[in-house]
Amino acid sequence: MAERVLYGYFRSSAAYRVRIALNLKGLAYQYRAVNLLQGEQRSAEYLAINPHGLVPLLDDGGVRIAQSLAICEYLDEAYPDSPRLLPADPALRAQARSIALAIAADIHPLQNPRVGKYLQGEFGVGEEGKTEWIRHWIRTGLAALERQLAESAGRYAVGDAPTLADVCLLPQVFSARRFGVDLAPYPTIVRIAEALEALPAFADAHPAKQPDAV
Ligand SMILES: N[C@@H](CCC(=O)N[C@@H](CS)C(=O)NCC(=O)O)C(=O)O
Repeated sequence: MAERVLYGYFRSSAAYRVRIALNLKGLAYQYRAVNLLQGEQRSAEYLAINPHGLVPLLDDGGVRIAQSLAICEYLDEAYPDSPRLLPADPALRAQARSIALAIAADIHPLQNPRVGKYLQGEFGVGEEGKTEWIRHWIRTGLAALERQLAESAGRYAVGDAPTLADVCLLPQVFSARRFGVDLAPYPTIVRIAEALEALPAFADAHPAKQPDAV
């Protein structure tokens, strides 16, 4: 059988998304850790696989894909017989993508290590300033998501089965907690996150359970 390898880092929320997606789809994989703190994402070896120097990257039997959302959509299309990450209904599918993109395109990039490093290196921002920058963008994004989800969520972010929206939501909640964001103003998000944490596919993907966790 062809090898399936996920290149990731335990604390990367983008890699966390793909671990959840693989678990939800019931797809076994090998995990290859890329240590972001030691700069392994910029090694010649890794850049040869992913010129963007970011995790995750999935190698599915020779099909190499970067970008967590592209990976999730690929998995849904390549393995349609396992639970779908995107609902069949076009409106619900758009809703799931809308939430996923709000997180993956608008919130998460601003908390990326390379952004923080640039703020510190080029603009003299200190450690506390960098963390406050991250908290600000997480709060801004979660406040909007809370309003969106309070209107439309079911048991999970879109309806009563986990979707791509949830695949992105729980890792973002993990990051919010990690950076000390108070989640009390976002009760719907907290309620959904707690429901997701009870599902094995989500629980097993948690950063603390990965082989490279420190
Ligand atoms: N849009 C990308 C984001 C990937 C990304 O930003 N990965 C982070 C970890 S969560 C990374 O590899 N950062 C390395 C760095 O900042 O040097 C995706 O969804 O896969």
